[in-house]
Amino acid sequence: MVRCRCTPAEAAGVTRDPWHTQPHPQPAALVTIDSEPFVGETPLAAIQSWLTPNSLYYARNHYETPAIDISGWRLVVDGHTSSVLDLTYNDVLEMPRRAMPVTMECAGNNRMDLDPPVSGNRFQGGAVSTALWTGVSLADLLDRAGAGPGAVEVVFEGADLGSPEPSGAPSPYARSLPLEAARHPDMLLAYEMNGEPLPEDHGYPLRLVAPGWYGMASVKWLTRISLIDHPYEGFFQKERYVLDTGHGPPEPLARMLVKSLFSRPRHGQVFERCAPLEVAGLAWSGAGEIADVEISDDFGETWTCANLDGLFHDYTWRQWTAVWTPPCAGHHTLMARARDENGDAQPMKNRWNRLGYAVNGVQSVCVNVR
Ligand SMILES: Nc1nc2c(c(=O)[nH]1)N[C@H]1C(S)=C(S)[C@@H](COP(=O)(O)O)O[C@H]1N2
Ligand SMILES: [Mo]
Repeated sequence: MVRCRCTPAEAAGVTRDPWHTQPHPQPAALVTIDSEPFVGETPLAAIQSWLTPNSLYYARNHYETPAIDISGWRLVVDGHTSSVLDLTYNDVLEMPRRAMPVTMECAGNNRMDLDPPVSGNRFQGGAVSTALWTGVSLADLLDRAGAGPGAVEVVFEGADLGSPEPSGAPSPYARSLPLEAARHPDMLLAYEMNGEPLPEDHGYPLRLVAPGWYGMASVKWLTRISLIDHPYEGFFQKERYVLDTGHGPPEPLARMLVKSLFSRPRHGQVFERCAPLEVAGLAWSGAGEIADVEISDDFGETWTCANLDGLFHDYTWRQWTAVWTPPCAGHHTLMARARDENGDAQPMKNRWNRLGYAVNGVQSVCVNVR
């Protein structure tokens, strides 16, 4: 059974936060989740707009952000290729440009909602953002290098260094994609974010943007792309970003599970009258288009369809709206549930897993009507 998550003060409509009754200014900064290295999530009050401003785009760094001198930076493409590429920043800028809006969610988003709790970055729900990315098609680059016989995976290596385990030697953050996935024409190597050069924390000068995948696939600060003839088994491929439920072997994470969130009303908001309210939010899935979003005010007994009338693009979240009329004065819990075109819907209960990934259970907000 799903219960109200409100504090007693919220349930009584007596919270003192002025946000509950007054217009709220746009928050100016990320919520710090960790500082060494920096990890920050988008403040929930800022998850209203379709594109996330760069300054409010969540940041997830495993190691210190590398300082990169652009004159010495190179992108090497090697391994099982017909030729080795060694490209300067200008070489990359001279290739055909592609721009694409993409929603990216960290696999650890909403980890705080798991019960019993798990360790890891304490994301509340703000580790999801959308930007317009501009760069070059990865497929163009792979075509130039030419895949050699036997190549099965492509490894992406960042310039950030660290030891994943306390006693280990430092190594770069790296992840692989199957060659077939890497060759998809929408895989992007981005050098601009919302029309600006990539900010340092988001991978300057060049990052992968793997649309539809959880964020870990989109390797930042790229320096090397290698084609290999065997499955890659690095730490961030085998030991992290796997779904370990305790039943059977851990499953590697790939595409974002279907999910939705409320932009308004805000959790705990107080309304002075029992009049129709505008309810709105965002919904996304890495597996395809959003087919429907429904809302419920009776803990999932009955559901009403929301309107899918807002902005969306192939790989972005979709805006949804609904009008909800409170049945009476008092305390209410609203829930939203999205379903994608494959028929996958958000579960009512979060699926617990050891590392706290892919948490996509139905979310709720509480409102008080006087
Ligand atoms: N080189 C490198 N790439 C990386 C990471 C990293 O720590 N180092 N973090 C990954 C994770 S887990 C996520 S969720 C996204 C976050 O991208 P952002 O910080 O631009 O939001 O980058 C991915 N790419
Ligand atoms: Mo992540």
